[in-house]
Amino acid sequence: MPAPLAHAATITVTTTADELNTNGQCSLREAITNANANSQAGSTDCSAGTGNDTITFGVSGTITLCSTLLIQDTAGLTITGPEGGITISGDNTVRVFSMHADTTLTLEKLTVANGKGGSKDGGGSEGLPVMGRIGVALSGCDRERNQTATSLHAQAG
Ligand SMILES: [Ca+2]
Ligand SMILES: [Ca+2]
Repeated sequence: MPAPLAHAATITVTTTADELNTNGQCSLREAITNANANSQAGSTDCSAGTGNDTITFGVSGTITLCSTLLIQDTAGLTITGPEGGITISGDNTVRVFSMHADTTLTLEKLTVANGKGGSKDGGGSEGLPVMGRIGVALSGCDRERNQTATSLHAQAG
């Protein structure tokens, strides 16, 4: 009996902020978390993932990450940038993507910049230390959380 076709969702990112808050805006991090989990585990701001998902963008510009994005769904994931392109920056501090060994990541119309670790960013298939939940990687995101909670007043970096 053939395996049922894996359905796939399209999840649209609506903010260039790197955040994990339920704030009505779908961040790339939330979208990836939903795609990984095939649910809305990342945030209800984004559509739920289902199978081999595609992430698209309703925004363009640069997303500056505060921690590495973990790609863990063995169903695969495609990230397709908008017409104007989008840049995902590790800010010379973090790797941009970290991949589970059995995962396929396809990037289109998307620039990966300033990732720590250089050429392996974006295409690496190195083993990822086992992590139960994406949330454990977010300790560096307090600045973004605060920013949202205090309605965007400027903070020293
Ligand atoms: Ca959000
Ligand atoms: Ca998925």
